[in-house]
Amino acid sequence: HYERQYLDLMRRIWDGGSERADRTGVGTRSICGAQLRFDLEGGAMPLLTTKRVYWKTATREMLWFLTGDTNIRPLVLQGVKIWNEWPHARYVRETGDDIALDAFVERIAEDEAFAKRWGDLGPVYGKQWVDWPTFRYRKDGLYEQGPGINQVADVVESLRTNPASRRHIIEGWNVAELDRMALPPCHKTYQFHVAEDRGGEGKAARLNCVLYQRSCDVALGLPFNLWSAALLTRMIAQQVDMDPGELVWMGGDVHLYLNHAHLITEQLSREPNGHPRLEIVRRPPTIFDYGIEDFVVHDYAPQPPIKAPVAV
Ligand code: DHF
Ligand code: TMP
Repeated sequence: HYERQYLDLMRRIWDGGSERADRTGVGTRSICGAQLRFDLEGGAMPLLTTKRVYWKTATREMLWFLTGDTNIRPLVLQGVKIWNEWPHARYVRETGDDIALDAFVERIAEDEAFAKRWGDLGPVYGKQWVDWPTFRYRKDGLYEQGPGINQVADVVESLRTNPASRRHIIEGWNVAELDRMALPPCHKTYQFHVAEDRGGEGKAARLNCVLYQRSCDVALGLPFNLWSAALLTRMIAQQVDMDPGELVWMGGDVHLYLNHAHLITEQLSREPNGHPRLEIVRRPPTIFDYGIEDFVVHDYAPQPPIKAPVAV
């Protein structure tokens, strides 16, 4: 079962990872470097079955990245809570107002001006993916802002016109802007790779994807990250008329938080069950036109969710 790789990785870190203090103060067990591979053929997705993974939440996040937005308000209005802690922490830090997380989020939803001021994460994924800032020199030697670069549109285009290229990359790690981001990108580099058709009649080329994740919270983040990377690969494959191939995930600092012990013990006691598939029910005109209702998951009967606190 494809999910064994995930469970094995979790066990390996919990049993043998080196314990260290981390930025959040929670503490982790961590290993350096890991790889997972998933076959996406026939609609297969690396969606975990040993706990319920909220794939619609992860999908809404991906669609939000593709709009270029970096403010949590559209997520909040859809009931997506996964980015709330970071603007809240900044608000409390900068204003000294010790407002509760729920009340802060309520205010983001209700007060547009407040959301504009306090709901932004800085130039994170969405901004870098579709509007990477550029500068250009003027005749007088000074420089001015140039047009932003839409890396996602460019990759779709390069896959169509030059599939054999080794430069199909979407990069989130904009070094010059890291200090303005609430969190520097974790899933920082996506590279696409086209495997030519296998000669059969009507067989399309296959689209593979490598994701490099510099920092990975295996219990909370990784289930979302695997889903999202496979989803993006499926969407792009549909846009360029290829079949989905393989997802290769590579991690840098791959860790488990010490306060996730109950989740880890419970999840490692469970057996994977079933092979969920993703159906994309429509072919939107561009990569930027997908909506949540375009995605249907079949054969997903996960085991119960396992709650755990996210380290801020
Ligand atoms: N920080 C840390 N320490 N770990 C993360 O995984 C992480 N992920 C971020 C931002 N910062 C992070 C963005 N992605 C959850 C999942 C993904 C995510 C953030 C949070 C999460 O809490 N998942 C829970 C609840 C999901 C829900 O209520 O919708 C889960 O059980 O999957
Ligand atoms: P760091 O910036 O100090 O590495 O902290 C980021 C934490 O968030 C780290 O535990 C990794 C985790 N994370 C994921 O695993 N996946 C994600 O998509 C995001 C945004 C964060």
